[in-house]
Amino acid sequence: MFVFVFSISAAQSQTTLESLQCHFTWDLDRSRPKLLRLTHKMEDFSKEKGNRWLGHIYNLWGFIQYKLGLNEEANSLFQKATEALNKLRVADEGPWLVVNYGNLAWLHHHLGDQAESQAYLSKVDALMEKDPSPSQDDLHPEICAEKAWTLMFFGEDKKLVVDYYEKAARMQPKMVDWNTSYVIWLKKVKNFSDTRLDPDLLEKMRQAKERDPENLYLAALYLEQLADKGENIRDEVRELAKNVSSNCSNSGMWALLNLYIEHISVDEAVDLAEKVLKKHPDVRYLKKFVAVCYRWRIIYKSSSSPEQSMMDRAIALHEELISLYPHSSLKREIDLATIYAKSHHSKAKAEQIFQKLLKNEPAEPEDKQMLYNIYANHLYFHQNDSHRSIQYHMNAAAIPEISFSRENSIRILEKTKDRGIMCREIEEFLRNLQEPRQ
Ligand SMILES: *[C@@H]1O[C@H](CO)[C@@H](O)[C@H](O)[C@H]1NC(C)=O
Ligand SMILES: *[C@@H]1O[C@H](CO)[C@@H](O)[C@H](O)[C@H]1NC(C)=O
Ligand SMILES: *[C@@H]1O[C@H](CO)[C@@H](O)[C@H](O)[C@H]1NC(C)=O
Ligand SMILES: *[C@@H]1O[C@H](CO)[C@@H](O)[C@H](O)[C@H]1NC(C)=O
Ligand SMILES: CC(=O)N[C@H]1CO[C@H](CO)[C@@H](O)[C@@H]1O
Repeated sequence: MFVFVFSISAAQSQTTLESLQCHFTWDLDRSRPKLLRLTHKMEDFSKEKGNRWLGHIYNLWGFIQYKLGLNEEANSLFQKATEALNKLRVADEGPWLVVNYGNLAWLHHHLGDQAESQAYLSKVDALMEKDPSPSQDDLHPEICAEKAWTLMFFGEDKKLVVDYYEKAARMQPKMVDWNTSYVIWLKKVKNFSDTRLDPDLLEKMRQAKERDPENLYLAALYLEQLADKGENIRDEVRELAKNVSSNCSNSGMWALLNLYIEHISVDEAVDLAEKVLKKHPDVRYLKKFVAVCYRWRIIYKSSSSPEQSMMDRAIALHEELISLYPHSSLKREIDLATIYAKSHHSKAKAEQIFQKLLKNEPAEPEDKQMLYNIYANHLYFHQNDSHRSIQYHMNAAAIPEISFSRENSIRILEKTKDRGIMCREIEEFLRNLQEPRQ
């Protein structure tokens, strides 16, 4: 009897949509504005020269487009993922395609094309038969690695990212990228929970660096870890920057600029960012980094007021970024306003931008919270208007959606209350605050 049942299901398909390992079954959820901003990230990654995660990038990007209701785009990106995965692995088919075929099976199912969906299910069956999982309850290392890579952008439990990378690296030690990513995320998770030095982590990072000397991100994080140990890393940071023109990956470049800002100077960070952008004038994310460095310089280094030429450059870059990154234009416009607010003769311009943004109120709750929170700080620091500032912090906190801006506004309200300003109003407001949605 058992054998009979088995042979029937084997003749059709052992795999069901629900049992597939792919983005559609991994419980990936993000708000619409976050998804839109992630598409910027995927696009930037996809344009990095020689990015070895290209297949995963297209897979996730396609899934995001599906979530945004763009099925045609999703399909075309999943096809690009197939192509990229095959190219990278120099073979026709293998377990690295399981997630991709799973995504295609789900997409066609949602599009109502059940035959095509079944065809992809059968392809997954064939792959699993050719390359069975290493053990009954372990996933293929390829699937572990792709899941780890995907969870970097989704999910709150970042320890899972470490676990999946570790599993992948352990099962296939030859894949240097997996070992590198494992160590990088070990460092990142460590950072969230405990910033003290872990001698074992430092040694792991050193070994990983030896195996993967071209990874700028890893090299930068290693120096950060050395700095945590109390070492002076200035010379090494400058040394690392010498090579950066050819290896300016998105995360690597950003980590290096952060080292400059923290351990050398914001001015040198600006110079370095400008130098690299000059070599790659069309790389969008490099423009963003230059802009962020200028903004940092203008807003946080107020001991010497910025020269007009620096203000002009920062403003021009921010204006360009508004169109280069349309889904984060709100953030860029707010940044632009905060830059204007720092210059004596353009304060009115800052207020003008804020008023325009407040009038065309953003649709998404977390965007509203961000705008109210930053405007509240602007009112306090640049307009000396505590009362209206408190009102806008309340507006941000009143929206029941978990976000950094809401947390920040609540913290400021509590502090303000403790300082004896508008205590009764704030106390009553905080008491009646609605629990945020998860
Ligand atoms: C990563 O590589 C190092 C060798 O450089 C090895 O000792 C370690 O076990 C590897 N990690 C994993 C998770 O495979
Ligand atoms: C770790 O924390 C430091 C200080 O808070 C921060 O500058 C750095 O960017 C963090 N590193 C990572 C990998 O998140
Ligand atoms: C810079 O690149 C050269 C070879 O291209 C390499 O030997 C050297 O170790 C690199 N420097 C750093 C700090 O990574
Ligand atoms: C800020 O406003 C308060 C009154 O609300 C006033 O006493 C104070 O002098 C003002 N400070 C500045 C720097 O304008
Ligand atoms: C610092 C660094 O990673 N440099 C590397 C940049 O990329 C070239 C070739 O891809 C390597 O030779 C360098 O070592």
